[in-house]
Amino acid sequence: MKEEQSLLLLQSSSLFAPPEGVKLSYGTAGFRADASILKSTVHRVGILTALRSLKTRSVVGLMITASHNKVTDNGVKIVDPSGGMLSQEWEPFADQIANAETPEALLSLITEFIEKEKIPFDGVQTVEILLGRDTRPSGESLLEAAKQGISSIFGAMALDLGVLTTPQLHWMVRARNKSMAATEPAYFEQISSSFRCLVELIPNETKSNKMDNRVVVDGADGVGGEKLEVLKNMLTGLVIEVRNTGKGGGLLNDGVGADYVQKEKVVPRGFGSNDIGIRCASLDGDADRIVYFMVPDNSSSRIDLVDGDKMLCLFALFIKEQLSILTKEGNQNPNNNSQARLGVVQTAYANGASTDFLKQLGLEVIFTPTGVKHLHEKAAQFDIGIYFEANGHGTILFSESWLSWLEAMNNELSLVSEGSEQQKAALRLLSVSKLINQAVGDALSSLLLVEAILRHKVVDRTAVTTTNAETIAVSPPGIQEAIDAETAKYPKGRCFIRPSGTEDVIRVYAEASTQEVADSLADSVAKIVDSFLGFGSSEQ
Ligand code: G16
Repeated sequence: MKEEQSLLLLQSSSLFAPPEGVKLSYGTAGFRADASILKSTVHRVGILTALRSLKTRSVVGLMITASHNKVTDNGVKIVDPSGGMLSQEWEPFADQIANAETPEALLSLITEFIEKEKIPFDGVQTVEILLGRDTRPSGESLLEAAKQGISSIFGAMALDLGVLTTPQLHWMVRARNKSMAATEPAYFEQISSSFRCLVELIPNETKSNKMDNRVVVDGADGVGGEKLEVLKNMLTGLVIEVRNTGKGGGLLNDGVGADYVQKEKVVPRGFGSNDIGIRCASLDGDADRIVYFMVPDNSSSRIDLVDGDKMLCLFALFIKEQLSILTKEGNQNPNNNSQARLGVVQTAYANGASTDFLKQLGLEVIFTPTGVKHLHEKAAQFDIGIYFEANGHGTILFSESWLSWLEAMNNELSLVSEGSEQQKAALRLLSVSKLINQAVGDALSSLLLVEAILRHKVVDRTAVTTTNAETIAVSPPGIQEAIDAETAKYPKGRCFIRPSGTEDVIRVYAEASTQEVADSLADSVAKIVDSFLGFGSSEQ
């Protein structure tokens, strides 16, 4: 390292003394702590981000957020060139430099690391780091510390993108490294146009469904609410009402947000008896997680929760259906190599019933430790990998090679069978790959995907047809098998479903050895109906 460079690092670091007696570590999602002690850590992560950018010769990101944690906390994490989390191999070095006691100790660690990693460090090459922050009051001054860390490495330049959701920054880093437009308008344009495409591809038989086109979203008084206010105006066929936008003086993550709703299972602030039966959703503080919920009645503040496990099942079901249309016998298939390897990834927090359901669908289910960095890595090994934590953090990854195959298939189909069911399935899958964030879990894109899929799946009660004096459901395909598998688990279990002749609901009948067990069977089968037809379709 040249002398001027060493001097610059020493000088810059001497302005950011680390807090005494505190040991920080790059945890599940970067460094997090009370914002008052984070300046030196953020400054050092700025240095580390610049080194990562030099090493990879690519654009890297740095995000200031403490996501679901309380407003007085803050945090910092690095976004790798792929748009994913920092390579785990670099985490121990992040820990070491964050805890170096003096500028000299820091300099010696950096010098050693540059040599070990063979980081091209000539001071000639220039690299760019994209910076974002959430709405926390401490964000601005921490971002300033990050900029000073970055500018203490010759050739590294910081580009401050201001207030962003965490997934927006991940998306932009990925886009930038693919030479695509990496701006907020480009992000909104991509997800809103792919949502519109998906909605246009709704099959005729479900177009007339009576699904409520309104969803009420709790923005956690954070950045997500503010961004959703912009995005909602770019959508058609979906009315989004945003509450807890942060503009009304509410405190970030305080009695609001996905983490609170998922853990406490009660209505967030600003929601209540006026919302009974309405589809609601909650984002977390930096909008990388989402859960849905419904207020069932006004007897308590209890909610019916639709968590990450259920969204995962909905996504898996939809993708599997589209794949089976794409490869169905009799369809003109210009290429035989169409069997995608579809897999799902969960953590130990996943409800066992969701895992059983996914396995019943014939899917490979893999488990990893908590933290999307672990799930993402595994999901990337499939052609289509879907991962979700129960807390609502997840996405769907499409491999580049499978997407190229799909694009080629779609081009050929547009020549031989334009407008066929098979081509529509190809277009739906292509739209999903553009709507859902390929870099990281993203509450805004997940919200739009759930809404688009519900519009495909919520059908009027005629979607269920039966035979044998209404004891066997013939359609939708696969539902009777799922009911049989569930019923087999109950002693003396018997169960059937039928469309009501008077109301727009599917009735569920269940019997078993005791009332309690029969109720539980009815409940499980109602969930099966909901997963095939959209929630709110069944009545026991
Ligand atoms: C972060 C990670 C999530 C993980 C969560 C766990 O969430 O990104 O993948 O589930 O931490 O938190 P803990 O380790 O405290 O249980 P977020 O939304 O805070 O970034």
